[in-house]
Amino acid sequence: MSVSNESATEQEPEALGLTVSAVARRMGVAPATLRTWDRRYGIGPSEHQAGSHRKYTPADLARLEHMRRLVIAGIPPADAARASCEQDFSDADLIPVTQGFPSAMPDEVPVAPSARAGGGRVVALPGRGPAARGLARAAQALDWSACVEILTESFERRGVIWTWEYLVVPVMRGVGDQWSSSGRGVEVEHTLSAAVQDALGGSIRSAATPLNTRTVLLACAPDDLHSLPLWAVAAALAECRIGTRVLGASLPASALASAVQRLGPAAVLVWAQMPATADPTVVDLLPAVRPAVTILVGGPGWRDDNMPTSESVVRVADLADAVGRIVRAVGG
Ligand code: B12
Repeated sequence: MSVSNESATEQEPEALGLTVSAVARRMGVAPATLRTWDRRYGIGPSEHQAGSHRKYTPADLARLEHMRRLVIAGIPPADAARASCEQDFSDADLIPVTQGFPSAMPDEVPVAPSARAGGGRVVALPGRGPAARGLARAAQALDWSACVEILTESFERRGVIWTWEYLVVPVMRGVGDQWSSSGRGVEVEHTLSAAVQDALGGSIRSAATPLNTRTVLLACAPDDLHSLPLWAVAAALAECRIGTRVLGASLPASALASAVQRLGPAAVLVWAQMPATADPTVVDLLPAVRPAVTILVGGPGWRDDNMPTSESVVRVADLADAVGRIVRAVGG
């Protein structure tokens, strides 16, 4: 866990855990909601000192955050609570109670000597637990199978949305920033990308049989090679028993139009990582089919000035938002 500059005395009350009202403030939910989740589903604070209110420990916070994300994604609260209780959250590798939701202070993590590929390199990544540091080290060492192992374990223990937000994204961004600032580390980025795609694919393959009758199409905008977020969406939906077709990187507009015509999907998501690839015509040229298709665009490439002309197209905010909207589109 990270060490703050506060004195030991100042740290003490927070180190003992957070109160309901402090957690509610940080998460942006009503204290009454947290009390209901505690009473009905047992997702509440576990720390108790005589004469004081019960406090949320780091593991309680992780369980709560996991439940919140599943609920946002459209999972009924009772099922979300059950899934969160089944995940194995230990205090040792989770969000310290002194850190906010959901991001932490950036932190330089030195690469362990055994993992150094070129000597003295560091990957800048938000200071999370040992799993993020382990993943960064394994990627830096070009150890594809160790990356897959760390990711697979986290998908199984904490689910896809948690692992994407807290493990994959910080390490990916660290690796991307290392490349943009030094021009080095393309091999690290490729190792990590391959491992993330492989582990997400494994998670999809091991999921239960999908229940949806209409499929969901996930594609990159033409000329965009950043397909990993599509695999994250597919894996998170597979956890909700929703089947998808990942049409992958750099899909020509005519190919997406043809797939929509042939398959009549419930939803289509077009990912653009960069403004240069966010071409609105890919959406504008989609054929009108019945029943109507929910069309979503996602990724930092989409901006107010390059959005498709149709007003019904929605720009999703993040993974949980994309999953929630698609769950609703397929009628889940
Ligand atoms: C992996 C990677 C690659 C891989 C992709 C492999 C693959 N199969 O996906 C490869 C090697 C192919 C690649 C190529 C290039 N890349 Co690249 N790449 C990355 C890297 C490291 C991760 C990409 C990723 O998966 N991002 C997704 C997550 C991890 O990050 P995020 O976008 O910040 O996510 C948040 C939001 O998007 C938001 N969100 C909003 N809506 C939605 C919706 C959904 C569904 C989700 C999930 C999230 C979401 O929530 C997020 C968290 O999930 C990024 C670094 C970065 N910061 O992203 C660079 C990065 C995107 N690449 C970059 C560049 C420049 C390139 C190249 C042009 C390099 C080159 N000269 O060849 C080419 C472009 C090729 C092309 N035409 O597309 C730049 C883009 C700069 C810019 N803004 O224009 C980045 C930012 C690196 C950098 N720091 O400069 N890249």
